[in-house]
Amino acid sequence: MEPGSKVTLRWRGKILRGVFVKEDKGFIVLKLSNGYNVGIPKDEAEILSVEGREHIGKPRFHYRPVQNPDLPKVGIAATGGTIAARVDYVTGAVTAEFTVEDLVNTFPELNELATLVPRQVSNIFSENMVPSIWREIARGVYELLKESDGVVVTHGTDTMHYSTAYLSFALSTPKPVVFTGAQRSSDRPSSDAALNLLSSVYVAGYSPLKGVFLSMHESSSDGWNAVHLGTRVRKMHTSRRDTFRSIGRDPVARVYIEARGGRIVRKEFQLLDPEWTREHPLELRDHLNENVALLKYFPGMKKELFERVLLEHDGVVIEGTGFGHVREELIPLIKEAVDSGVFVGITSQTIYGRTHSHVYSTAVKMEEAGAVFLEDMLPETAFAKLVWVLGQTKDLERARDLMLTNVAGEITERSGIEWKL
Ligand code: DAS
Repeated sequence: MEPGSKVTLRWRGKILRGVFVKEDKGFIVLKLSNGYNVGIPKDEAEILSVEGREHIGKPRFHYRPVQNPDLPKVGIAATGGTIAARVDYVTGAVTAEFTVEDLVNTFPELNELATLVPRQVSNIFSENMVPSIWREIARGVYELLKESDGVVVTHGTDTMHYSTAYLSFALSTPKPVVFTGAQRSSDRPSSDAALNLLSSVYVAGYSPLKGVFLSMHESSSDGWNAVHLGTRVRKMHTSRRDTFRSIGRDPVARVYIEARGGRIVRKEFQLLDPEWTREHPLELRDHLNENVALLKYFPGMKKELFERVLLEHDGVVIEGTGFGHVREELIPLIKEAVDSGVFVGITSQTIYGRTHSHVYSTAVKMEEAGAVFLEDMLPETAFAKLVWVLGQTKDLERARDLMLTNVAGEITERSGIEWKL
């Protein structure tokens, strides 16, 4: 059997269908249609059929984006991720592969929606993202915004919400910037890549939204995509296609695109929060300080570890417990760090709800030591914002004012106790 062959086999009375990846230590490794790999003991498997190789490699369509003056222009800034990847049947792993042109060539329906202006910013899985590439993305999107009606950023899902947060601060935009990705690569039957890309291009080209957003599946099945605010969204599941959830607020919009036989048969946009259609100037404010840390406190954290992280950085966001607490014996180290000019911000590892500096004595002492409680800002958003703030000032008072100023909806006026997990 060749890697990539479509195999049907019987094992312990069950019929399994998948793509042959490899033989490994007496096991047949198959990639199932849900994207997972399974290993079947070769001596227990009854091969029922082996068909030709699964389509792998470059996309099946080869067409160049047409310049259609009647359609909106949408920039596509590509950074990598599963949406631009395919399965490598030798290893069974997903490998970053497609260029932005390949991506555009994969879905001809895009030509019905917009004239696309592609730009390759990077081609990496987003676990490899670093803040200096956030700035490259911001600069690339800014250039595209000058010549288009909106921009889509294709990105890995693991750290997409960090990137949307940073661009929410580094860019002021009178047009939509929509990040999207995929949980399943486009050469998989269950891929969400097509729907996510088509939906995002539609939002970027046609919607009245202004700002930085993230659009992925609203539920695990195809249909509506949610449009989340870039500073209040988080990846909440390792594999579900509706992994991204708005936290502490509702999505700003939802979009429905349906394509059949290479044609778009339905497109709908529902605005849910008109706040995000307000005018903004186009401005690039790509301040950046990479010497910032995000530290999750855990019971028993060693004083030496806590001290090293605080003293080795210009700023640290701490994900504290409950209202934002750390162990009392660590509080003097906060004072030592702040006195030496380090910004210490406090968020909560509960993810939902607001930090409070006056409910428990622990937090009162932390605030007296100079820690800044960052309201209900998400930890990842606060980290991206501190990278941006300390790129423009090292003055702790100024940094505090900027961190507590609501720039892009990162702080909600009040945290309701309602929540939709
Ligand atoms: N590794 C993941 C990433 O690039 C793949 C993905 O979901 O896009 O974030």
